[in-house]
Amino acid sequence: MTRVFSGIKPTGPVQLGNLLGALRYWVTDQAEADTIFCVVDLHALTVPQDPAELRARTLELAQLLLAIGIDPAQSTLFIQSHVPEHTELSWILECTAAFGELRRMTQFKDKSDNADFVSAGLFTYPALMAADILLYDTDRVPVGDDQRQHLELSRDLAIRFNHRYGDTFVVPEASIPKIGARVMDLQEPTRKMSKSEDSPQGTILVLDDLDAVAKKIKRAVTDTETDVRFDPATKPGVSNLLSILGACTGDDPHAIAERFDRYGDLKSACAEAVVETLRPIQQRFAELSADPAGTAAILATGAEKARSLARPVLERARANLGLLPPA
Ligand code: AQP
Repeated sequence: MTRVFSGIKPTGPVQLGNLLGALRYWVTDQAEADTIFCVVDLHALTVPQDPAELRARTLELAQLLLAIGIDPAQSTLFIQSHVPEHTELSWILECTAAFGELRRMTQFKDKSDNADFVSAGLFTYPALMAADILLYDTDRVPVGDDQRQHLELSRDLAIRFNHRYGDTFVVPEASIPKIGARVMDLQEPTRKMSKSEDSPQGTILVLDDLDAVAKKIKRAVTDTETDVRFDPATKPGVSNLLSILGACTGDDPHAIAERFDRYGDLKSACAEAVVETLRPIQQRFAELSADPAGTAAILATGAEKARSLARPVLERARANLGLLPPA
């Protein structure tokens, strides 16, 4: 059975891009693959975090994943820091990665530009991400388009390690959706929507009040033309709304564009589709938040299962590297 792995950082409240670009595919993958999903809390540490907030967000994110439809009977769901094998393999992969290739990562450039403090972890974190993936003999990784470069690096590290030390890691494939892979900020549609960006009117949070969601979409930046056309290069705002609507309904953005003559109608249809996508998630989340102990128990079982899968892969890497085993 195909092994699927993916993760999400608790760096802020989950936004629509996370849902449409990645999380909804996690749910559909469950039916046909052996799925492992992880709240990658160690990745959040690459930028300063408030401890109480990080703890609360990590639990909330796990509850949200369950609310979206991650089923613990079908998937292994756990918190990254509960499985210490991730950090050990990360060190091994940091020593496999070249300084120059980490320096080329565009996310590092984006996040370090103008930052007051740039941690060494922000620079090396793609190696931790590679460890997350390679530790589970992963065949396929469902991610949004912004993670394409990191996935490519994970593949390169697996291939390089296998070449140097013999067959150790499965070389993973990225799976990036055709529609919704890069949801853009509603106010600045040339920049991707992000959970840690300070753009409240441009970002739709999965747990936003539903009236506020509709208002944000109706106030989305478009352009001074009037024709509805899917053309991200010249019409980024309108194309973003078409992509969002397409991701919610399963229709092609070009075909959707033909159904509308006016931006106002497109915005209303998009707002309705997003609200109806979010409504059942919010209802289920409200039920789950009343039972934090239930989620904690699911995460404990998940971590135990994840460790049992990760240990043999790490042992394989240690042995092939030539690390002396303990007596
Ligand atoms: N705007 C987006 N459109 C489509 N997919 C997106 N993803 C993120 N933003 C968009 C996908 O969501 C998954 C989880 O993301 P992550 O938590 O690992 O971190 P990220 O990619 O850096 O997402 P954010 O929201 O932008 O977080 P911050 O602001 O903390 O950096 C990934 O599969 C990602 O591709």
